[in-house]
Amino acid sequence: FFSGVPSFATKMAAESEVSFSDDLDGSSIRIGVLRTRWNDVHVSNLVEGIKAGVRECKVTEENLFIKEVPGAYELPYAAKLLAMSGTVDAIICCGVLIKGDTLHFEYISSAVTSGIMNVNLATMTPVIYGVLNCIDEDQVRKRSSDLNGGHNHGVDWGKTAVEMAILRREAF
Ligand code: DLZ
Repeated sequence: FFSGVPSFATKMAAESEVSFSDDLDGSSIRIGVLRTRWNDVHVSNLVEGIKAGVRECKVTEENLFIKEVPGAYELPYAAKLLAMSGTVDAIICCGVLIKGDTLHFEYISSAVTSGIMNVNLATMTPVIYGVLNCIDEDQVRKRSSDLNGGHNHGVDWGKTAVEMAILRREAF
């Protein structure tokens, strides 16, 4: 199944940016997006990027499900519920954590990161890590918008979700 796939090391040597297959056919793939209300403007930009990314992979409007949760800490729980519902082929958890003056950021960031990985492995549904962990809003802007030389990472997360959903279908 994995024959012919270039190794991670080979790809990293060839390029520092992530690249995606041009011919991902997501026309029958259902994607669930869980997005936070915290940092709404930035997260909304990222969701627009996700929409553009999945659209490029031929995911249809009716196969894209978007649901809000309060904050990043709620993402793993909502992802597990959604994965267990069996209604989507891949999930994108989308949020933005911005460092404040206390240790809150470190605790939430770490809990959300391992929580999302746990949902991946516990449910065998691909759950994409669409969470920015940034020191300030400037860092967020550069990663959530294509303006001023930035790059909207939501586009990459959308394509990653489609690729992983196809991988799961082909592998099992
Ligand atoms: C409380 C909190 C803080 C301080 N900062 C953020 C943030 O930058 N991004 C985010 O998504 N959520 C934040 N939250 C809310 C928590 O994620 C969570 O919603 C609450 O602690 C309730 O569980």
